[in-house]
Amino acid sequence: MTKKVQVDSVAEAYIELLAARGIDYFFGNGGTDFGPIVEAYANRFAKEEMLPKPIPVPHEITAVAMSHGYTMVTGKPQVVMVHTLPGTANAIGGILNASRSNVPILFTAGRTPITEGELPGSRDGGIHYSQESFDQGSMVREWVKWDYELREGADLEGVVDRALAISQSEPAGPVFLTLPREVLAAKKQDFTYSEHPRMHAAKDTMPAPGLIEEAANVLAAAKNPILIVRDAGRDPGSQKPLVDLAEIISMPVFESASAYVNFPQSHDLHAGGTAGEHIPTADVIVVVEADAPWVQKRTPPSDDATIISIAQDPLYSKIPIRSYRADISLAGSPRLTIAALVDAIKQIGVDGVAVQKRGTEWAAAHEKRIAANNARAEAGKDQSPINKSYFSRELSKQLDENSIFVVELGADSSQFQFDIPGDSYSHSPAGGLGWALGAALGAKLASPERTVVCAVGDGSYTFGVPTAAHITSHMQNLPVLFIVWNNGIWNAVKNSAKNLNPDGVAAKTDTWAFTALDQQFRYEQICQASGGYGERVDDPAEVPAAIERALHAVRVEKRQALLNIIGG
Ligand SMILES: Cc1ncc(C[n+]2csc(CCOP(=O)(O)OP(=O)(O)O)c2C)c(N)n1
Repeated sequence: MTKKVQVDSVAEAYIELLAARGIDYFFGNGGTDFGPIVEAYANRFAKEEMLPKPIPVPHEITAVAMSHGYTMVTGKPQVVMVHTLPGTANAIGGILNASRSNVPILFTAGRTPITEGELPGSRDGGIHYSQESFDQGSMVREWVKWDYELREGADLEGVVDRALAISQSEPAGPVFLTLPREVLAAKKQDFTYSEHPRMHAAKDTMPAPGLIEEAANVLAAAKNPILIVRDAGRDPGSQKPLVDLAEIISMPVFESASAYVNFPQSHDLHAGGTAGEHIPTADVIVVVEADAPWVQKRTPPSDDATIISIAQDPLYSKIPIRSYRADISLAGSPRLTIAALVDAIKQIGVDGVAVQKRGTEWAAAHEKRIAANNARAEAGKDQSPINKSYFSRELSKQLDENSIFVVELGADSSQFQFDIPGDSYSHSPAGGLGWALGAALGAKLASPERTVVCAVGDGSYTFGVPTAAHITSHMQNLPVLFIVWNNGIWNAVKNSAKNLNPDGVAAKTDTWAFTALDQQFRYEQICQASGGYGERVDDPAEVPAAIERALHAVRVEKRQALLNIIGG
């Protein structure tokens, strides 16, 4: 079925098509390239066509992170448009994060006008010369799955449908489309398009049955299997089969620096973060969507162990060097692969007594670890500056089933127990700092009825272009609680320098160049400047009440809030 609509330009046809393809939001940060888009929106609003809703975002890092955050919650890709070369340059950190997180985004940029003549949209300013590049796509080509310049309005539908389908095909990721001003500004009277996309994403694929059987045999016979997962939770449906697999052979699950709730963290078989010391003794290691499951030079697996790699791309072909063994590679949807493994193991059967014994041992280890985490928080309760474990435990107590927690170095993750997919998210393996503020706003846009709490390090906060985030929170009515863990330092940088030279001069003299921040900085006032609630907290006894006050601001007063926690 085709649909015909009246339009004024290719730009208007483009926005009509995006709406028809289910795009909810158009995150934009414009410049001289946006003229046709601005005009097209005015035309559509006059016809009461409101979608995709335009969200002006005053920095590209925030715009891309918002799109990322919206998609991680909903699974639906959105559109970001930035300004020609400078906008693309500013956005790249976010695109790198989305790329390594396999988050689909239709990332677009204006392309400075190509022509110098009389065409609508052709060059009319000096900026159009200096903002031209020979190959704009080359700026992001390594971080997108496909890039193209829209050459002609006639190609619009095929190009957009293909961009969206490629972006969502697994492994998913951003695509890049440049939009020259003359092409967007070209006059058009009507636009006829197919009501259904011309093509659909390739996903929900599975390994061949023979490979499933081979892996199932190995798992059924395993004496000491462990599983390491990082990002399977990108597909919330993968949790149930993962639990079934862990339970059927009593296999502990380690969540290595994970960005999602992959596995219920209160489950007896949840074994914590890094698998470290357990790697060398395991006879079977299952790696699920984890690009760096252990540190090869510290805790390599035994030569006799069988490594099963389950992922959309189990050899992580986008990473130039990565020599982790993969004895059985199971490419495809982890949700389907793992469910098939469970069925196959059921057919084969397991040693029930051994499985039960293993389960009891791992449950005891789980309990011991939780008790140690609690003890750590308790021991820190009166410390000043405020202790991170204590603070995190207090925060965790005040999150409820209606909360979404977004974290980027701002909390001690061992103090939280998230069980349900979608309750917590963390940053991309690419580690491009500055992700969380925008991602939290995107999560709030996706779930307006939920309380979104975003905990960031003071370094991460600054990388997140806070003014842009607070302005957007205010303008779009997205009340988020921002928590800045203000330790006055880039601790990660200091720690990595210390690990590299534990007996070096820096360690001996306690001299850490390039790591200091200003702990006196009044982060809360940046939020107040946008009408938000802001509070500096340096007394550990005040922590519970301060969290309550900030949550009240967000939940009841419906305004953003920021707690500046003076931590150590
Ligand atoms: C865009 C970007 N620049 C630099 C880095 C390197 N880096 C990694 S962690 C870190 C410090 C983060 O500081 P903060 O958020 O305060 O957390 P802390 O280290 O104190 O735990 C930096 C600068 C990075 N990952 N991304």
